[in-house]
Amino acid sequence: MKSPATRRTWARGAVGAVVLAVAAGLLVAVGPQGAGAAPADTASGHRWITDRQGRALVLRGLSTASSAKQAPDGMPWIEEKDVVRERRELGTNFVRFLLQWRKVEPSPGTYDRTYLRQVAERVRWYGERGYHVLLDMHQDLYGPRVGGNGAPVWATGTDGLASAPTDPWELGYAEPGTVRAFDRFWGTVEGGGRDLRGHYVGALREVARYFADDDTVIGYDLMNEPWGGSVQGPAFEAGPLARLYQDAIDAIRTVDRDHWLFVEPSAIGSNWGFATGLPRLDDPRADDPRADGDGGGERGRDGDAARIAYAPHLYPLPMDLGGGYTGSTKGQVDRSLRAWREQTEKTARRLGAPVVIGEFGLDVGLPGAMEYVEKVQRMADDMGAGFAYWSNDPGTWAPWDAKLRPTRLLPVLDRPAPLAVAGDPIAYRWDAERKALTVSWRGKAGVRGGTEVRLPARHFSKGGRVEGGVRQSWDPKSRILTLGSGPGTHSVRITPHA
Ligand code: 9MR
Repeated sequence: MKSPATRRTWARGAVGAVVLAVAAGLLVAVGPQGAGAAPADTASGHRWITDRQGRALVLRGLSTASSAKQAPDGMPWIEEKDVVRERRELGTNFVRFLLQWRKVEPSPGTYDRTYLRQVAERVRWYGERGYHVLLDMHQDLYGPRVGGNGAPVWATGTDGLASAPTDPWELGYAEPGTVRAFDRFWGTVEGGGRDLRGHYVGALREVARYFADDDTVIGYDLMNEPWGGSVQGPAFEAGPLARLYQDAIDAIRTVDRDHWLFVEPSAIGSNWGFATGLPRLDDPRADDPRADGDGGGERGRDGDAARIAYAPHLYPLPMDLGGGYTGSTKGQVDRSLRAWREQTEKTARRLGAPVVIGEFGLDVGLPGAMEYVEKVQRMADDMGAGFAYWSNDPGTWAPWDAKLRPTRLLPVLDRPAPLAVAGDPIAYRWDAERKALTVSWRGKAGVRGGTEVRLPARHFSKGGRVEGGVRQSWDPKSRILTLGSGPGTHSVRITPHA
């Protein structure tokens, strides 16, 4: 049963999304891409984010946390014990950690090291439990001066235009003061003033300088859900957005040679499965003769040493428009998912980038919500994509409620999966009906360590039975089974011990 509150949210979401779509002009500018032929269900065929042992990482986790947006100190709600619980209850290995520009650079050119230290402390909490942390320069609706979060007040130019609070919040992207703040940031309106994008790039470089040697950090998400203000569609993504990304990548590489740089498309449209105009970006690392490659491409412009990852968000339009994953909406959501996958894979190929679903999520009380989450996880596995579910804030979208008791989402996210694969993954899949996890990969020279799979207690209470592979070790506490690797192709099937 949906609660009255849920129903209200749906209705508001419907109005918001339609108005926003029309405001953005995207339906006209880009148009939905047909579902076309379904891509092959295999995790192979693209580049992988690797750990220090050269193993392909299957990143699975949550964003931490929406609460950081409003917090005066910019810190998420979590304490160290919450990280311990997250690891124990979900066995995740990834977290997308929200940063706020307003906290990094509280006044022009001044960087707050106390804030960065507090972030580093939390990164350590995760690192000590085996997590990889993606530092996400987050914004919604530009910044607090215009009703959002992210940008400092000093970096918010409205030229006297106002922004009123909206419901749903996404509608605020069309408020005049917010549009102008973005236009001032991108430098797409007449008039002088500070070089705001230069400051933003400087703030990112400062974050990277601070975390350059931190092995827990996997990379930086250069901007959450970019919005073009009055410039939209490919004109925005191939123009001001691509220029900002390139400048940020170049600046970060002057202080940090190795961490991954995650880029997002303009959110409205891409989140639903529409095409993105984001062009290929250059990573100076690819031209650095000292940089390690992954053997997945040629050096130079197509360099296998480039470390740019693609991190689009996934919020299918039919759900934004008020549906759950049920009835006639289900078929529409499925079509949206197919279009999203097709577009994402196309863009990832253009960028030469591995894919991480930077966000997906929904109110877990919506009809069919759990089937949807299961379906997205399966899609991520088939694509060989990582994901960060939105979000870990206790409440109706999370695996835990306000009292930190498990919601119905928790058992769905607590799913058997490989975490690190010692070579090139070919495919991996959890078959819930047969209770079998299959993982196949090609061993690769230079990769150290075994393939690690996590077998949650709810499915593997007595551990796993391994067929077709060599068991190296089993840690009942972390529930991680390590499988031997070596040259050649490996194909392993793991079922619960009787
Ligand atoms: O879930 C978040 C909601 O509580 C906030 O009011 C809103 C505005 O800050 O942001 C929501 O989180 C969004 C995230 O920041 C960006 N992607 C979509 C998320 C869900 O709407």
